[in-house]
Amino acid sequence: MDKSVGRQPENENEILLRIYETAEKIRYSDERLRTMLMSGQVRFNYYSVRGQEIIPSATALWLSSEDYVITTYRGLHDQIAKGVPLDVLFAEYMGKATGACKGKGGPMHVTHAASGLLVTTGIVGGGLPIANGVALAAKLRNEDRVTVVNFGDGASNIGAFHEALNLAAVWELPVVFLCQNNLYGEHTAVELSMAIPSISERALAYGMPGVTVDGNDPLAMHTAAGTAISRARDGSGPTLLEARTFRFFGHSFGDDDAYMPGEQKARAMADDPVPKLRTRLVADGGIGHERVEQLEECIRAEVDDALAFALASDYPEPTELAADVYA
Ligand SMILES: Cc1ncc(C[n+]2csc(CCOP(=O)(O)OP(=O)(O)O)c2C)c(N)n1
Ligand SMILES: [Mg+2]
Repeated sequence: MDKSVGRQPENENEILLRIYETAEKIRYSDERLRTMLMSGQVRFNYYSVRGQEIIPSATALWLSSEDYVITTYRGLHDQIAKGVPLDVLFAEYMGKATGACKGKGGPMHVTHAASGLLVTTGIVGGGLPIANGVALAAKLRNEDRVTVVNFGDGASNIGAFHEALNLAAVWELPVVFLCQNNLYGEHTAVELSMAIPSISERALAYGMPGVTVDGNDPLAMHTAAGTAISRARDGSGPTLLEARTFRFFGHSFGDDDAYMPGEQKARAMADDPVPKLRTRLVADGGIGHERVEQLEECIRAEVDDALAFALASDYPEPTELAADVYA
């Protein structure tokens, strides 16, 4: 991860290439994990991130390992984009002793302090108050540290969302509330659970900017994330950033997603943001085929090696059960 915060690649094509590199790593990782789950080679709860890759890939360009990211059970994309090493990440998903949390957290509780991926939570809305806490600590210590907390559209209907936004605005905390609006909370379409057209409108009630962006548009997402993160970094306080996207594969692995209109899903998948970005990169005036293909080869090797490491690792010993716990 680039530690020189805010120093962006020199031209648009280089920004797009950096976003593609992360997005393709996420896409390929998700594909491999789903294939392995399908075959029974591995077993864990999995919430696919396919379709939502661009959001963290563009956001991460504004963050260093000193900054914090908080995510949810649907967190693979956020974890990869924040720079959690793939070997310890996959090992944690598989519950192996070599994992980021020694296999005791699993996919819903990944923490990797060295890369700033602070919390993964299965409690809907639970990340927002935690973000306030760590952002308050950074502010009191005068640290140059921004916290980006990711959550879903469904989470924005939870009490903790409203309490956290209120307090963050009052205390001018260096937080970005990044709502990944994938149009569904579990099996419920967003329009059945809220009476307003855009979640970002809720920011007005708390006194912070509220912005809606197409989370699948790499440059729009990069710009919107940059504005919100810069605002937090310069001490001007929080932003509610709603990134619109779509979840390709139902709520959790195995969900038959029959509740999603076929036409809506087909349209979203036809507009898949990752191959779309690739097409843009290899088009005339872009980066060119050769560089993109080389990059993809490296990505596949990195992901495949990390998966092989995780598969070959051992499960924790039973004697480890009571280690690293408070009581
Ligand atoms: C406090 C709480 N209530 C309910 C649940 C059950 N639950 C798990 S995921 C989910 C849907 C959340 O939807 P959204 O916030 O849109 O996130 P997405 O899964 O779409 O990423 C629900 C209700 C939970 N985990 N925690
Ligand atoms: Mg959702």
